[in-house]
Amino acid sequence: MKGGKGLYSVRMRAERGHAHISGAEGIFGENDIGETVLAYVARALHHSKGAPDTLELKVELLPRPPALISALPVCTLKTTCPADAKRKAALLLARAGVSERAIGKAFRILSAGRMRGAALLDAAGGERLEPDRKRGVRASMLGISRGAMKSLEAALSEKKLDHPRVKDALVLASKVASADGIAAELCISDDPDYTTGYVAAPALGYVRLPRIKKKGSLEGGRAFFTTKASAASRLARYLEETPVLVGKISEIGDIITLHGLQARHNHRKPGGKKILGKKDRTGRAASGPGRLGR
Ligand code: WAQ
Ligand code: MG
Repeated sequence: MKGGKGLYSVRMRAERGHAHISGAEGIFGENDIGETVLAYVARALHHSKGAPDTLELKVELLPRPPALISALPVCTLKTTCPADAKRKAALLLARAGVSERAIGKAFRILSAGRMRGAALLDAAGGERLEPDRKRGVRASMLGISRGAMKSLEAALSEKKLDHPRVKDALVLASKVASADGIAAELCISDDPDYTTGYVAAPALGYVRLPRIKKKGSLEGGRAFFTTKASAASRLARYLEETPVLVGKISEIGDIITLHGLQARHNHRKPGGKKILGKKDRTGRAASGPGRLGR
């Protein structure tokens, strides 16, 4: 991929009836479009939710060159059961500056399931901020460069995590975290068979949470929490429309405990703020490679 010239957004969406089966997207050079489309079609036809009756593909020249960002660092938290994983998710969100009220609201939205996009919540008061609550906000116009994808696949393989789902979610979460005014994201897959979710935040990275739901459960969804409620429509526009490309990866870590995660952050910020310190509720905007979306 060179410059911003000849880069395309390729998007796939598969449905049965009006129910969503699967979706995927990326940013590719002209020469990679054919191969990508074939891979997306195969993916849509072999989904655990069953076969789709409609498959839509959209190939669109990027309106402008993508902004380049780094992927969030990845780790996996030790969890024992849905209650434990959810408790830890809530703790992480609180430490990223999200209020108890907003966290409760997000979990209620996610347990209802059935949204196409994400709920956009005020991190302080928990108010819903997206114009269309049924649809939510869609993070779109995102992708990862060929080089970064190679490095990511190699690093994920070492931890036995090289699955399309993990790669897609990391790219999405990295774009979301790059937006100005994002405090954190909570995600639970809507796939009945996929029970790992995550919390992501600029100051925490991408923290995977195995066992966050029971196998077979239809709950699932995403919530984005913002500290800039008054700029919600600008934030939604950035998430939906601004092309963003992951051009570099960060550390792909091991399975760690909550304590380990805290130690990692303390280690990373010598003399700086303890991102996960008990009293610290403002660590959210403390770091992160190049905040975008202004
Ligand atoms: N923008 C905003 N929200 C979305 C988008 C999007 N592009 N795509 C999906 N959602 C919302 C929607 O409400 C779905 O119901 C929900 O997210 C879950 O989507 O590290 O598989 O595609 O092991 O089921 C994360 C863990 C997996 C990966 C996430 O999400 C790992 C996943 P799904
Ligand atoms: Mg799904």
